[in-house]
Amino acid sequence: MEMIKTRAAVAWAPGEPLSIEEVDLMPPQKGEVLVRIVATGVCHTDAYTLSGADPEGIFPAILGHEGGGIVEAVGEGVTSVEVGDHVIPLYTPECGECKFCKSGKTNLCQAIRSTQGQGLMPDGTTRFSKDGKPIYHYMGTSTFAEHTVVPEIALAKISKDAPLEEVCLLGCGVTTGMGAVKNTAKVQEGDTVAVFGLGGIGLSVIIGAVMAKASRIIAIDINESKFDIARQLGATDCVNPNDYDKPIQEVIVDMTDGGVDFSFECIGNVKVMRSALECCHKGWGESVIIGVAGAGEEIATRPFQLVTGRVWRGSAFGGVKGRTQLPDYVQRYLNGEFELSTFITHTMGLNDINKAFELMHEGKSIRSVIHF
Ligand code: NAD
Ligand code: AHE
Ligand code: ZN
Ligand code: ZN
Repeated sequence: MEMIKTRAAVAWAPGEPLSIEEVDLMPPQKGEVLVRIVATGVCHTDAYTLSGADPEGIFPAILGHEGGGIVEAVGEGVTSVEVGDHVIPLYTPECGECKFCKSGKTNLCQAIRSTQGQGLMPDGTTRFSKDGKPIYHYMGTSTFAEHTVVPEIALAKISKDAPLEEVCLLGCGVTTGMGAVKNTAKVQEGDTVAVFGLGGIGLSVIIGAVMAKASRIIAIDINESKFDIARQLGATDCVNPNDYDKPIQEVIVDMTDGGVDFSFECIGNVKVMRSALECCHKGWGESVIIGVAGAGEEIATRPFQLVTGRVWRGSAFGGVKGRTQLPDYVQRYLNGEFELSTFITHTMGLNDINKAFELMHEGKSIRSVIHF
C-alpha cells in the first residue's frame, strides 16, 4: 500500500485554532490498522491539550479521541479486525498481556503508554506528515482526521448496526461517566450521589447513577443552562454554588444529613475536587476524580478528611477495558438502555471544527460531533 493523502485538523501550536490541511498518511505498519473516521466527538480533554496546559501536549499534532470509523486496511500480523469492520479507537488500549491487563485490577493497559504519550506509534515513529515534517499522534487515536492509523490493540470492534455518528461518544465521554459510577465507585441501590460539572462526562455520571438506582442525584454547575438536561436524565436536585454564600460542600452536607455516599468531579478544577471530597459522608463517603487538571496543579484537603473515613479515588475511561467491554456498551445502547442523541447538541463538518471548541468554551454545547 502507498502513502495516502487525507484531510485533518492540525494543531500546529498551543492556543491556536486548528487548521484544516491535506496531510500525508503512511500505510499501517506491523500490528497497525488504517481506519476511516466517520464521526468524532469533541471532548474537553482535546481543548485542554490544545490550550497548552497538558504536560504531555506535543505539537504539531492531530487531536481527537472520541471517534467511530471503519477499517480500510490492516498491517502485517493483524488478525482481530478486518477491512469493513466498524471500530471505536481506544486511548486506553487492551493488550491482554501486560502486567496491568493481567492484574484484573485496572483498565490502564501500559503496553504502548510511553510511545502514545510521546505522540508516536509503538515503533517510535509517526504516520502523519506534511511536506516531509512529522505530525504527532494524540492519545494514540488522532480522530480529527478523515483517516488515521491506530495500533490493533487500541481498537474495539463493534456492531455494524450502531450509528457511528452517535456511538463515537462511547469512545470517551459517555463510557467514562457511566463506567466511573459502575466500575470505580460501584454505586449501589439507594446511595446518594453528587455530580460536579454537567458536561458530557457529568451528565453520563447521572445516567450511570440512575442505572445504579441511586436514591438522590445532586447535580452541580455554575452554568444553569445545563440543569434542564440534567433533570431530564434523572438528577433529583440542581445546585448552583454561586447562589450560596457558604462553601458548596457545606450546602450539600446540609442537604443530605451529613454528606453523600459518592461524589464525582467532572470539571478538572482542583478547588472543586476538594469540595467534592469534603461533601462526602464521614466514615464512608467516596469521591471520584474524573476531571483532568492542568500542569502544575495540585489537590489539597486536611488529612483529617481521610482519617475520618472519606476516600479519594480517580477514574480513567470509566475503568472500562476497551476491547472486551466496550462492544457491550454499544450493544446496550442498541438495546435502548440509554440514549446518546440527547448529548449531541451540535453537528458540523471538519471545516467548522473550531466552532465546536468555541461552543464548548461558551458553555453552549454538550457534545459537538464532527461528520466527515
Ligand atoms: P465540559 O466542558 O463539557 O463540561 C464541564 C462542565 O463543568 C461545564 O458544564 C461547566 O459549566 C462546569 N463547570 C466549570 N467550572 C465549574 C465550577 N467551578 N463549578 C461547577 N461547575 C463548573 O467538559 P467534559 O467534556 O464533560 O469534561 C469534563 C472533564 O473531564 C474535563 O476535565 C475532561 O478533561 C475530563 N475527562 C476525563 C476523562 C477521564 O477518563 N478521566 C475522560 C473524559 C473527560
Ligand atoms: N496527559 C495528561 C493526562 C490526561 C489524562 O488524565 N487523560 C485521561 C483520559 S482524558 C479523556 O478525555 C486518562 O485516561 N489518563 C490515563 C493515562 O494514562 O493518560 C497529563 O496530565 O499528563
Ligand atoms: Zn475525552
Ligand atoms: Zn495491556
